Amino acid sequence: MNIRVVPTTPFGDQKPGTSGLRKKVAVFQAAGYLENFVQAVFDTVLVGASAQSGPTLVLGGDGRHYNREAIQVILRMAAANGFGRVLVGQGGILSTPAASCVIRKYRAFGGLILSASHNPGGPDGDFGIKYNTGNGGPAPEKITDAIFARSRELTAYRIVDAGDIDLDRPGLATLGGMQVEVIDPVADYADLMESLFDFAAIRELVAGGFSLCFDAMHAVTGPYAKEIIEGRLGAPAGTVINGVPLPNFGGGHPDPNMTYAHQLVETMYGADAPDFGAASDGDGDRNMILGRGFFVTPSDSLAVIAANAALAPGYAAGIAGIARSMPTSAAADRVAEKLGVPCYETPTGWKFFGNLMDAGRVTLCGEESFGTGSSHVREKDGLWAVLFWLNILARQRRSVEDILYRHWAEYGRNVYARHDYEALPTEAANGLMEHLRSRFAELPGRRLGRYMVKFCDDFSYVDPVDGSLSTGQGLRIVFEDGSRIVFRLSGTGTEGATLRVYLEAFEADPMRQRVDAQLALEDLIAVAGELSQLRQRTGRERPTVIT
Ligand code: VG1
Ligand code: CO
Repeated sequence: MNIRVVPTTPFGDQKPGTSGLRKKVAVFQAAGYLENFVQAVFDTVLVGASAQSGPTLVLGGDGRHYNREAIQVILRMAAANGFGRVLVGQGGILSTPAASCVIRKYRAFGGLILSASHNPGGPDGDFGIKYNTGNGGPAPEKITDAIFARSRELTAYRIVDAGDIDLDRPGLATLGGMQVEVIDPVADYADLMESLFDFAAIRELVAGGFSLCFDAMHAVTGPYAKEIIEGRLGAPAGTVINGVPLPNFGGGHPDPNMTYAHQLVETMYGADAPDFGAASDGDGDRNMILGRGFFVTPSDSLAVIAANAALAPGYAAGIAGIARSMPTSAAADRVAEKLGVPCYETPTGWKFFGNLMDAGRVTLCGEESFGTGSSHVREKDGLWAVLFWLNILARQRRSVEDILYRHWAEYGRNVYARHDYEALPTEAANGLMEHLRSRFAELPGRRLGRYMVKFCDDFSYVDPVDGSLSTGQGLRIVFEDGSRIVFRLSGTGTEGATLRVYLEAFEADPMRQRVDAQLALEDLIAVAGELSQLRQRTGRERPTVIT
């Protein structure tokens, strides 16, 4: 095997964000950019692994532009860095939850997932790369910080001279002294789903005329959804729309929300809408759930799943606890309280759930950003959430809307909305956050509209398992009645800054629970705008995306 040690200089900007390193495709294509980051990962994670001979790496991505080229480079670098075996998804494809499943099932050392998730793809779009550890989950901050530090001092990367591996033919190949196994990206994942949910009940529901539509948004979930929903569950062909993964996602923005999943939204709000609609994002870890003419807020979805978990065979014995990211509504907290299980509040990003799941403290996790999952893997899982809903619907035989109305009547409703202001000038966004912080001292005890401020803070988190501290995770303004406004800057965007404003108000009265969230939150929205000087500082009249 001919290993080349290629001299390089650091880029200085390879700091992983909320979920891996995300940049424009052109940035990743610059000479040495991908190689440097991968070398920084290998240098960081292989320390101490030297005792283990020939560790196994899992490799795959969401199929976006540059996926295949990047995989060939990483394979050659893995061989040069001492990996013994790489499991790579056929065609270079692995959804994020499937990669997590494969890492765990085959007890791999870790994995590299190539994705910029819901960010647009194509030559002018984004690319991304993320390292997951042997538990199947995204590397925690202490590892991503070490990777960044290593990337800044790198002087060379290692790569073998070899030709491309045929990614389209399943089976074994060798590269240098390393084994490459091209695996079916769907089978292991589909088997895991079948072990968790009542497929017989769902099959019966579907055979009985229950209609559904799943929008894969030309992203990675297409083959998974076709195998599971149309194949194993017997839904008619055509149930999965936009099911062929494309390198540019068909020109769309594979972000399953009311704005970007417009084809599905039009179907679900049109005449003859199906009973159930769902969509997933670029890398298959997000989900959006819709009933006929009805949108389920992700925070509510987590709460409904928790309240009905026992209906699914994989969760029939009960759940150990729930964790949610701080900006996610407290709807799940109310369910946890009733079930008598703990509920944890973590910073944004799935990497903060890993320790809690590994320690057996929680079973279900969720984020307001269309992310739901459980300890079956260590990533959020779009299709898993869809199947959980189908399992609940099959057993309850009620409409999605009816399930929500009953849930709210029992637990109260945490009316919720998120307003995103995308691609703001970075200085304007930082200035707005700074301004808010400067007001924190005088706000407690003051009345803003009909809300009385209880406390404000910059959220920080001490991991109860390993004691690590994470600071600066979002500005909270919490009111006496439990309502709150949260301001946070995105850690996944690649253009300027994205400001997220999260709004939440509790409504206990069933007579007033069925109103539109934007209307119910009108006063809170106005308070948020005034408090942050949003219009003056950003020049924006309205959010880019409302969810
Ligand atoms: C966003 C979401 C966060 C999610 C992250 C990764 O991060 O808010 O909840 O974990 O994306 O999801 P940010 O920093 O932009 O708010 V994914 O599907 O892009 O891997
Ligand atoms: Co994603």
